[in-house]
Amino acid sequence: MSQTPTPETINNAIAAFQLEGSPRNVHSYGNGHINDTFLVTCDAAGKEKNYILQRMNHSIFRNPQALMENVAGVTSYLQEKIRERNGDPDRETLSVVKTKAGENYFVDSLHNFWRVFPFIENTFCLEKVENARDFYDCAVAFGDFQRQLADYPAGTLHETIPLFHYTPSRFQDFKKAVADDPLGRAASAQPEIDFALAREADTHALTDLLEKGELPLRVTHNDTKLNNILFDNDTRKALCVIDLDTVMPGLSLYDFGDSIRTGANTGAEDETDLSKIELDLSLFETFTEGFLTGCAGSLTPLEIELLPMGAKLMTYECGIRFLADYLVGDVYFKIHRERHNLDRARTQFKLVADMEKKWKEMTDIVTRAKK
Ligand code: ADP
Ligand code: GN1
Ligand code: MG
Repeated sequence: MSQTPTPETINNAIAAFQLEGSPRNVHSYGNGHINDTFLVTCDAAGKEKNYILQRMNHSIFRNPQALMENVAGVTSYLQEKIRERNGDPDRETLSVVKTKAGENYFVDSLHNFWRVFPFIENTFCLEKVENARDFYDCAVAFGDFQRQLADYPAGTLHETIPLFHYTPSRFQDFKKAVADDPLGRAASAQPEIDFALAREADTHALTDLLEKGELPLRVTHNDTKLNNILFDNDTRKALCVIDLDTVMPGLSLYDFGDSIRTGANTGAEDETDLSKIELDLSLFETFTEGFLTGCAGSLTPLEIELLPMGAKLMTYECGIRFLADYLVGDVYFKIHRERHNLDRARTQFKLVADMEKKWKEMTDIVTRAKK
């Protein structure tokens, strides 16, 4: 995929969609690592109307058409559920804006894939937890998201990234990156490589149980970072789960774990001062309680027991993904400075090490929350 799209390419994409009013202003938006996101402001008879325009990363999502089928299917399904409970379907989930040709996405002459969502107004998203209440709400929202999709026809969902959270295959990719070492970077990351290699046995912990049928496959979000939730400005409640690109069959533990990785970390994902990185046990407890409330009794005893493992494994997996990407030349995650992916890997491994130290407290918290 080409680097940043030119203004002409962006304007050409905007013109393909059924927007209210005429586009007046476009600028880059958000902090996602994958897609190129823009805020488009239109003038609709003197009123402002905002949209999110995204160039989907089709090097990563190899079948954008299938991806948009998933997003359109899941959002219409959620809209129906929201209507049934007299909620606001325009604010509590995303909706897909059609192109003038009536499609869910637009392909331009450069083979860029574009989509548009109405901008959900009067919301904010958090890069870091500011208070426990927000994190609790976030946990309820992600738990509830999973619960609401429990009867979604999972067979109709396309696998947008094969083996996305299949940690053993992530580990193989990581080992290959170390062995190939195409840029000679491995020498600068030896302690991190050793840390990751030493934990190979863990990589199978969840997938073995899934394969044995002891953990249920559910429809999960699979990318439950804190900044994939919009909060309402007025009520400060978690309003809308966004970034639905990886909604696929998965384990509840993936969704739990990825939120802990991002929200219960005392530092930022790319913090360079590792002394700032720790697992905040109190936030771990808050999220556990909120998630169990959101899942409303739908988790099995084994899923609950494995919540700490979900947290550790998602953090570890993200660490080996960042590290492998550093080794192969930063081809997957957007970077904003040299060694950015190495810095990210280091925070993840520091967090894993801290979880290992706090394992007993984590399991005690889960046992308490279960009751
Ligand atoms: P990525 O896959 O790159 O993470 P996201 O879909 O998460 O992309 O979007 C990036 C950011 O854009 C989000 O973190 C959020 O701040 C903002 N955003 C995305 N969709 C909307 C929307 N419909 N309304 C308001 N903000 C949005
Ligand atoms: C990516 O798209 P974004 O920024 O929400 C990635 C996640 C990683 C995360 C790490 C499709 O999420 O899997 O956990 O970065 N998404 C994809 O911050 O690979
Ligand atoms: Mg995102």
